[in-house]
Amino acid sequence: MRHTDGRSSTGSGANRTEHPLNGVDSLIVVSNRQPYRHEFDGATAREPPIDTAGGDREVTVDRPACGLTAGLDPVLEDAGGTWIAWGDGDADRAVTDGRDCIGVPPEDESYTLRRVWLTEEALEGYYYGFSNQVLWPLCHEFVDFLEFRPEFLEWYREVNGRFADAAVDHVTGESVVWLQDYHLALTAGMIREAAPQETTIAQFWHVPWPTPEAFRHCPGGRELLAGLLGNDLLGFHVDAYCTAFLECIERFVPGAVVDSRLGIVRYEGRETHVVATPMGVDAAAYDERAREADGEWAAFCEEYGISPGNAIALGVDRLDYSKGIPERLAGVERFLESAPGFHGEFTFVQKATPSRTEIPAYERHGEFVRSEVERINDRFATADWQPIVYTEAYLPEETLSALYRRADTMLVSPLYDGMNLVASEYVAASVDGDGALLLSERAGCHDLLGTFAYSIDPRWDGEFAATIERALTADDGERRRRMAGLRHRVFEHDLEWWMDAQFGEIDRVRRVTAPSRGRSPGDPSGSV
Ligand code: GDG
Repeated sequence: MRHTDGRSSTGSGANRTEHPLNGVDSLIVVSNRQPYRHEFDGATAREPPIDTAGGDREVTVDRPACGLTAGLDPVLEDAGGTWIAWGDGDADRAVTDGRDCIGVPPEDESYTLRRVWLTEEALEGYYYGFSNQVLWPLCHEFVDFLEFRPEFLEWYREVNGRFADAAVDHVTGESVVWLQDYHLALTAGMIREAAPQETTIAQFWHVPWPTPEAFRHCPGGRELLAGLLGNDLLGFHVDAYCTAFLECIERFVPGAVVDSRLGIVRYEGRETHVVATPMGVDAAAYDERAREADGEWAAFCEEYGISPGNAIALGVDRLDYSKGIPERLAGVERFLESAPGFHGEFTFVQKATPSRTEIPAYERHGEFVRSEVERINDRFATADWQPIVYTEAYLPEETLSALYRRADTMLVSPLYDGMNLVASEYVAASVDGDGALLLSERAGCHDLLGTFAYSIDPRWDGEFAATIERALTADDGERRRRMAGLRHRVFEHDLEWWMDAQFGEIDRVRRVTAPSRGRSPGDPSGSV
């Protein structure tokens, strides 16, 4: 078996041996995406899983690039335990045992990956349907984008049940179950019904939580809220989402008692603690890769026909309507209108990663973005210059870090975003200390980084354009002062900090809720 691993093993998240969960007998992580995917050589990662024996075909293992899986993997390697996730690789089934399990990491098996299988139909209803055409638009307050069919909710229930059943197979009263994200809103409640009552269940919600005004459009909304109250701990990135969640509970869950000051919901004899802990990135790894980037920028310029000395603005996003790419293009267009001195001397590089392309709203969005890029380039390009370089090609971490380092300004302009890790990655990779971050007031990370960023309202193209110019022409002292402040915050609140904060909260809640979970507070087995 061959291993391909695109990411660096260095950085603050790796090689840790101390964390607040030391002593937990069994940690069970549950997420939609898996930390390792097995593929028959030459297959594409997007193909659905098929039932097949490995035969003589060569199997490769890759680690889908994602901050969360990269951060949690070393924790599970240290603590042991089980990770439950959808097996989306075409060789995933062929390599697992009779319980759908496989030991990982492949080179040094130290925890169990338990895979959940989804048919095309299940995926359509649970993932493309309820998760991404109901919950995603609702959480990002794009209520008009909501598309609902009853079978979406039925599949969501069914698949959440499969994840819960898989978790219950592995839990004991000593277990801590840690669920990830909006794909699994019903899972905690389902585990709670079947697991020993001492089991600790926590969940982190990576996207915003909507206001009651938006959430009232959610089909099955009360069932979802009750499901989430199966958790002992529910984490969000920022306080505003905690507040909105508690408001929804007050408004839509009869019988639930909310203590807004303490962030506690009492429901059916149990407590759910609601906390905000902003997620960080492996800042040391981005810093290191940016310092090591050698020749990557020159190669990128060569490939895309960029004058290496131009003023560079950069955007990096999934091609998602919540990320504000059309609004950013409008800001760049106004900037080109108002600052002719930059013509020929400025390039806006936009990396957009196609995402959820099976969903019509995403396909339409992609087409619109591409046509806008073409229109603006047609309007301003000259024989030897085009203002926008747009690519959907996957960028290796090294190239991405080199682009971050070189960009004079990073344009992060979501219309609404749970946190936004790209902003932090840019700051961590700005090792020369003179980059400038333009940041939407509507990104969760604005709470942490807003003081030192150039804040923008992404829908106001005139202000956007003026702020691009301001950032590009700011004196060196101002840029360095701002970036120093940003780097301090990003390194202080990195991925390791977030993981420790999460596990610290889980530990705290485990202690305070021990009596309601059937243990006396003095029982040593009730704490970690
Ligand atoms: C959700 C929430 C929250 C993109 N293109 C390439 C590439 N990427 C990586 C970036 C970054 C990640 O994708 C995108 O992360 P974001 O945080 O910006 O956004 P979502 O995917 O929407 O994530 C978000 C997050 O969950 C965590 O809780 O912050 O608010 O929506 O890491 O670097 N990476 C590489 N090549 C690419 O071409 N290597």
